Amino acid sequence: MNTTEPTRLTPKQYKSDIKPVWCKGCGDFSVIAAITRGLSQLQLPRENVAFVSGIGCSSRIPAYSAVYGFHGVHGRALPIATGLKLARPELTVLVAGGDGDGFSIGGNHFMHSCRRNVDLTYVVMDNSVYGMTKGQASPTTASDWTGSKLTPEGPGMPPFRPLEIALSAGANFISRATANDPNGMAEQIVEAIRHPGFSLVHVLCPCVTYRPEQQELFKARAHADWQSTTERAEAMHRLADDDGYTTGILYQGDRPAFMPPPEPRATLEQIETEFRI
Ligand SMILES: Cc1ncc(C[n+]2csc(CCOP(=O)(O)OP(=O)(O)O)c2C)c(N)n1
Ligand code: SF4
Repeated sequence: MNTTEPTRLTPKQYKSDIKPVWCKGCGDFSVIAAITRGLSQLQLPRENVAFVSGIGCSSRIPAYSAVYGFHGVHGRALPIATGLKLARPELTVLVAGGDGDGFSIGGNHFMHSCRRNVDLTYVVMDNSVYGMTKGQASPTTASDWTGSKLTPEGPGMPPFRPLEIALSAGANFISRATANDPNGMAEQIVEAIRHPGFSLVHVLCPCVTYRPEQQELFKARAHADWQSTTERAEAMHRLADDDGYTTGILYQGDRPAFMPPPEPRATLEQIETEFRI
C-alpha cells in the first residue's frame, strides 16, 4: 500500500525565477508574498490559476508568480480577465494592478466589473501615485498633495473612494489590507478567492520612491477594525465614516456570480462563414 502523502506546494513554489525590478522597500514585494502564501494555503494547482494585469509597477506582479499570466494594456486587465473567466470557468482568475491602472484609465471597467459580478479576485496596490511614470497624482491622491510638478498646488479635488464605488456598483466581497501586514493580506486573499463573484482587495501599498512618507504613515494609521458584515447597509454606513486606513474584510454579499450558460462551440469554418461580407 502506498502511504505517501501528496507533496504540498509551498509559497515559494508559486513564485517564478524572475527577480523583481521594484525599488527596494516597495510595498509590491509584500503583495506577491501575500498572494503566493494565499495560493499555497489553498493548494491551487498552478496550471489552474491565471493572473492578469495592466501596466504599472504593480502590474508586473504576474511575471513574478509561477502561474499562468497575462500582462495586458494599461487599464484593461479587468475586461481581459472577464473574457478569460467566461471562456474558461474552471480557472481561478486573479487580477492585479495599481490605483492609476484600476481607477483612472480603467475606472469604467472597474465599476462594471463590480456590477457584472463575474468570479474574479482583484488586488489593487494603492499607493496614491503613478509609480511607473515617475510620480504624477492618481485618482486616490489627496487634493493637497504637492509632490508632483504637474500639480504644484495639489490635484485640488477630493480623492476617489474605491470601496464606496465598489459597494454601490455591486461588488460581492470588499476588503482592505496593508503591505505592512502580509499575513492579514494573505488571509483576505484566501477569502476573496473562495468567495464567489467579484472580489476587491484594496491594499495600502507604499511607493517608497515617489511617496516616501507613506511607509510610516500607513504603519501609524492602519488599524484592523473591520469585521465582515453581510449587510450592505451596514457596510455603506461604515464606509461613510471610513478614514481610509481601516483594514479587514468589510463586506461579503450573496449575489450569485454571473456565468452565462455554456454555448456550443462554433468551428472556425462556421465563424468565417458568418463574418463573410
Ligand atoms: C494607454 C496608456 N496610457 C498611459 C500609459 C502610461 N502609463 C504606464 S503605467 C501608468 C500609471 C501607473 O500607475 P499605477 O497604475 O498607479 O501603478 P504603479 O506604477 O503606481 O504601481 C501610466 C499612466 C500607458 N502605458 N498606456
Ligand atoms: S516607483 Fe514606487 S511603485 Fe514603482 S517600484 Fe518603485 S517604489 Fe514601487
